[in-house]
Amino acid sequence: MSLEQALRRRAAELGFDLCAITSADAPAEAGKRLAQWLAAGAQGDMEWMAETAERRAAPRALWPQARSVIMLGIDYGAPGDPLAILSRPDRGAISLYARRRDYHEVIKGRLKQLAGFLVAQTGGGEVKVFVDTAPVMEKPLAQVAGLGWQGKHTNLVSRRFGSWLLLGAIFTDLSLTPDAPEEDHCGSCRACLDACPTKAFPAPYRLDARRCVAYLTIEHKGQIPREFREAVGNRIFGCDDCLSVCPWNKFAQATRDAKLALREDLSALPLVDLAALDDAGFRALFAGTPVKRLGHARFRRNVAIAIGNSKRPALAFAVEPLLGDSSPLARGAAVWALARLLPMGDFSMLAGKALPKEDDGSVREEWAKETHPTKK
Ligand code: B12
Ligand code: SF4
Ligand code: SF4
Repeated sequence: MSLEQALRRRAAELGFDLCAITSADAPAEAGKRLAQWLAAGAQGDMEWMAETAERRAAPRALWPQARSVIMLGIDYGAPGDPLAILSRPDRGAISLYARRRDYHEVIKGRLKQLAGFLVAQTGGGEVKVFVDTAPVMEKPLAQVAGLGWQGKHTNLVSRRFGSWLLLGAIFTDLSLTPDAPEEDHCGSCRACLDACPTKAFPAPYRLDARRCVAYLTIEHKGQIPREFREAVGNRIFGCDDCLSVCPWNKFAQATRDAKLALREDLSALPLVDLAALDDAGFRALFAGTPVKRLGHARFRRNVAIAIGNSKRPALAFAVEPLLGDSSPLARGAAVWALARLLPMGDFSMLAGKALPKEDDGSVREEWAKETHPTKK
């Protein structure tokens, strides 16, 4: 058995669904397209994307000794329609990847084991493992290794697992035999582009992160811009719309990975309960999941926006206490939500009580926009 075959077999034993090899040459065009993306400001406030651009553009810019890259994929598909939750406006929609243990932890441990196996087999050599933990362009590398192709929604699509793959990488100074790249199988389809609630694709294969609900609810540190709030709907952490509509998902399989088993208790949590969580309750509920890394303040911001979108005046009571919250993000979002749920008279009464005590400029602005709607 060749080293490459042994590696693939060990990867499968460790729970990786896909494993393929490419050289450490930079994928053609990737660096140039990254530079164009950054020049357009599409990264928003993810400053780390710009700060690391040079190293991110090419594996050898990150680690000059790299000769080969082993790309790994793990299926995180689930039974049922991930978008069904969007028609339950009193519930919080958490994207599929986040309703389980944090994949960074699960994949990193396995990457280390696989890298250890490689070193043991060859009696030496250096290895480095990455799962979204360093400036590596994982998707273009996965495409040249043959794991799948970058679809028009920009994520990697696999003929075997559809859009539901999480990625990891091992860099090595060994020269391994590379696999063949995968070709684009999107054809004339544009389902993902049309499904996007915020029109975040300026063109096929290009995403403006500043408009993406995943960015707005997970990465963005400030208030969610007004123009996107309604489109966010009840999505409180990430978004699966463009991934879910991909026709290649018909080949997808529910993950059999016990460590990535879905937490059913997170699938349709009442927004009212989420708004009432204190910091300890938030940490306990989301322990070990990617949601915990969001932090409680941004979580309260997202929950308030979702309640504002619920069109259920009866939920206003859950958001009202957030007007006195310690976080301006939560207070500002609560103002917006209550303006949508309460009759003008009731809202004005709240404004009369809360506004004189409000010392944060951004929250005062939210009040001003809602009490004088012409200023919107
Ligand atoms: C930054 C980031 C984000 C940002 C920006 C996303 C983006 N598309 O760039 C935000 C916060 C929005 C985000 C969201 C999500 N993310 Co994210 N994210 C990343 C991260 C850290 C870097 C991605 C990156 O380099 N972006 C920069 C742009 C320039 O790169 P790119 O998307 O590859 O851009 C290519 C295309 O634009 C293409 N291109 C441009 N023009 C043209 C023209 C033509 C003709 C062609 C063919 C191509 C083309 O070339 C570029 C270079 O290859 C990676 C992890 C990593 N280290 O790679 C995870 C990663 C991409 N994310 C992941 C996931 C799961 C998600 C979400 C699904 C989470 C969710 N459910 O909410 C969403 C999906 C949103 C989407 N449609 O992309 C997975 C994707 C797995 C997969 N199957 O691809 C990754 C790989 C993490 C992981 N280790 O598994 N993410
Ligand atoms: S994740 Fe949602 S908001 Fe982001 S591009 Fe896809 S459909 Fe649009
Ligand atoms: S939905 Fe269609 S266009 Fe989008 S990634 Fe899937 S096949 Fe490609």
